[in-house]
Amino acid sequence: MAKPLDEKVEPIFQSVLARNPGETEFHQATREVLESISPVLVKHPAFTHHKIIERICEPERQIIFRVPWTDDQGTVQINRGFRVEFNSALGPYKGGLRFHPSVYLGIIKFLGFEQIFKNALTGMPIGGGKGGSDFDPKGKSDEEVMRFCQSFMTELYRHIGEHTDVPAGDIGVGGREIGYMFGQYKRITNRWEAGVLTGKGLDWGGSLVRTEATGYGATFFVEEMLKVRGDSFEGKTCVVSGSGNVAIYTIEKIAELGGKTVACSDSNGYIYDEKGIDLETVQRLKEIERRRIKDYCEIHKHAKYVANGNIWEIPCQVAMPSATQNEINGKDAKMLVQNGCIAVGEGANMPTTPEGVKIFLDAQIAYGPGKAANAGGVATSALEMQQNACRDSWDFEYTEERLRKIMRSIHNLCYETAMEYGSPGNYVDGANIAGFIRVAKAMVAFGVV
Ligand code: NDP
Ligand code: 2IT
Repeated sequence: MAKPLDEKVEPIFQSVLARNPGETEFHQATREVLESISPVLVKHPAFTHHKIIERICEPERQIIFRVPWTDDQGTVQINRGFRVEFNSALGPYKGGLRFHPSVYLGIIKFLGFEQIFKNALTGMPIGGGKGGSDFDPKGKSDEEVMRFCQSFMTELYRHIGEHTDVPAGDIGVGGREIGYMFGQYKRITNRWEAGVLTGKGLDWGGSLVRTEATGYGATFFVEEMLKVRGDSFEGKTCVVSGSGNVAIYTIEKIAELGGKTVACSDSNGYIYDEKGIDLETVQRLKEIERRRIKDYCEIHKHAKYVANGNIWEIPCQVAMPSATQNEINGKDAKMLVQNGCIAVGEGANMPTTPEGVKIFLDAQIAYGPGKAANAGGVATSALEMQQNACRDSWDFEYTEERLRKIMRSIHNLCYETAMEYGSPGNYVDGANIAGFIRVAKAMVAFGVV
């Protein structure tokens, strides 16, 4: 069972359940934060007086819209678009767009809610938001993706802006989609406003390292957790789920730090390569040819493909879930721990179920929750905004060093906050409390707004 909620917080959670029926992922994300918060209320009674928790659980604005477009056969298709502008206490709403058939309001709200605290942890001037659509880019032609993105932006443009709301990528949204959306925004507004989107191409306002940032950042975070325990990536066997943007650059950085990733996956199955995953092949298959991960075994005959397999059955010392929410359940977590896993760094958002999280915490392995471990992506988006604001562009080494410092400081903040609030080594409490306090202080300063 999850931790019981404090008597002050329980009614707030009940109200979240009643006001947001059926949004199970949003309930899961709020409950996890509320479980950590009670000791904060004891030290900061003003937060209770100002109803900060109640306000933080209610998005400032939620936009839901129709996205009509025409497919290559000339048939009209209709999708649903979302942008949840959750909290702007620390800066303009900031967070990605997800295009995946599973998207509905409950997923966008869980992601937007987590984003508030993640963005606060970076120490940069960004609020929290998230958006997306139930559009499935898989199997669509470039022209179809373009028409969809143009239609999506034809509504979204009126809600965003460099000082208002700054979307970026997430599942199903990468450089191609950001390009189509930026083009449409520019056309409709007649403004070349670089700061309105991040994850842009390097020739038109993008930042070096943004593509690599989430995976690199998550790996740096695990490196810091290992360092606390007098350990490192050197010689470690690692498993990374997914094979998209986050997974690819996680695998790359693990190798640079001396580890070996033996397995990765997509939604159809996983590949196992005991020699270590050949990243060039994965990049070509996934980033360029948009193929399935099973094709890896056509090129590397010794590797094994397991259709519909459970990647967490592979013994590893470091696990980095980098695909989607709730991909590690209690059973998987138990199996990982039993097989000798000593560190988990979440590249994905909320990839571990509450039962799984409890198993990791009870086993006292180094467990880095998504809102801390994967904050390098949005932090580098904020660095992109900084470069756009002063019409500058920094080199790779400098930008990567900034990212590394940010990840180190997020790690230390979570570590020290957990210690201060009585749960040493618990990065879940550390991240939730530290992120919450930053946002709450700003909200108190602003009065009832
Ligand atoms: P991509 O679209 O590039 O890759 C997603 C990967 O995850 C693919 O391999 C995909 O497989 C797999 N996947 C997606 N949905 C599911 C599902 N329902 N079941 C099984 N596998 C699935 O996305 P990203 O790499 O950008 O995102 C991965 C995770 O990282 C997400 O949780 C995202 O929220 C999080 N994240 C991303 C950031 C970023 O900057 N991009 C920043 C911080 C967090 P398939 O191709 O078969 O669908
Ligand atoms: O979940 C995330 O932090 C992201 N998808 C990246 C958000 C961003 O604005 O770069």
